[in-house]
Amino acid sequence: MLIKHAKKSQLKESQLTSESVYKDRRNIIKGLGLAALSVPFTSTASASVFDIFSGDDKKNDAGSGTFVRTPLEFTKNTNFQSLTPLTPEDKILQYNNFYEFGTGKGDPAEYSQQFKVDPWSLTIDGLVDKPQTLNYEDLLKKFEIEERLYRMRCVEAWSMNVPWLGFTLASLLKEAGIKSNAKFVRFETIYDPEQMRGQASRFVGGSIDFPYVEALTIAEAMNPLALLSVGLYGKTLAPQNGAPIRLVVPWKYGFKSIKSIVKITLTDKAPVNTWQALGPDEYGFFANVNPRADHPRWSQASERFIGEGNVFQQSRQKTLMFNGYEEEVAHLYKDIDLLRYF
Ligand SMILES: Nc1nc2c(c(=O)[nH]1)N[C@H]1C(S)=C(S)[C@@H](COP(=O)(O)O)O[C@H]1N2
Ligand SMILES: [Mo]
Repeated sequence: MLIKHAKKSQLKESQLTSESVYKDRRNIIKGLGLAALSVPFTSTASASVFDIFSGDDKKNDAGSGTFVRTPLEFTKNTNFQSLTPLTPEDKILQYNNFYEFGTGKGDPAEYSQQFKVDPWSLTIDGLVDKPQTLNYEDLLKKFEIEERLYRMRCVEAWSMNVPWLGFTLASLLKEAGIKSNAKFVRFETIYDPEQMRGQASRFVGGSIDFPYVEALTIAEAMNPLALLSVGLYGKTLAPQNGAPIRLVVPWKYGFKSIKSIVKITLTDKAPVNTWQALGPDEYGFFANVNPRADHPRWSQASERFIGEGNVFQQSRQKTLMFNGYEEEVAHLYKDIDLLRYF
């Protein structure tokens, strides 16, 4: 994180403690000890990233070396259009979690602009009738792209409202044909240490064993809310948001929404997702947003909504069960103890 670059006067001691250290997910990493805590103070920030943290709202200026996003054609899905306010585009582009590029919130934007999304190949395999590999063109052309405004709630107790572009995961799975013995859908992020500095160094990448892995049950994956996103704010995704294709599962904590996917595998065995492997007492398989199930080290009852202005000085709002999508997904968990299966 970029604490040393923010004007100290703008950050209260309590904010530094609660937001930057207390909720630091890297604290679970045993053996790193104080070394992990020293990371924030050694990273450097670019000017644009600094602006975001100090609250000077600016358009995402495509300076030299900045990844170019292209406009996409899409229809608005009228069922998901009513979220106000939206998180400003520059915040969505510069306040990120993408440990492949570093653990600081500004690292993904700073270190991913040369990331190559074309050529790309996404393989769908395992327990499907028609295993297949899609290239970059296929990803953008094959499906009807729609816009959906979704809430996004990170397990670290901050949130955004994002206008995503994408298509349902269900439409892709239906096309591949789900075999009757499939129980889970496993997703894998690209592994490319030459392009991803966090994969080249365990220290930079927060001790994650890459590639990053996530998974859903078949019923979760077929829920109409589960989206494969190829863009936001009318354009293709930036690398820091998971270009060219990432998952968006709005009723679950953000870490389920895996970025830059290269492989989708249907399986009959429960996959172990990355954050569960890293800290099984703190992060589970389901990771449903639940204001009554506190994280062992902080409350999940409320969240810092990221809107206009300084990202550390945002108003808090109550966290909603299933992040506000209870009507759509509560039936999936009616027989499950959500405090045990967190
Ligand atoms: N491959 C990969 N996917 C990832 C992550 C990551 O570190 N690596 N971080 C997750 C977390 S914790 C969050 S909150 C969201 C953030 O998405 P955004 O930066 O586009 O808002 O991405 C998720 N997907
Ligand atoms: Mo997150």
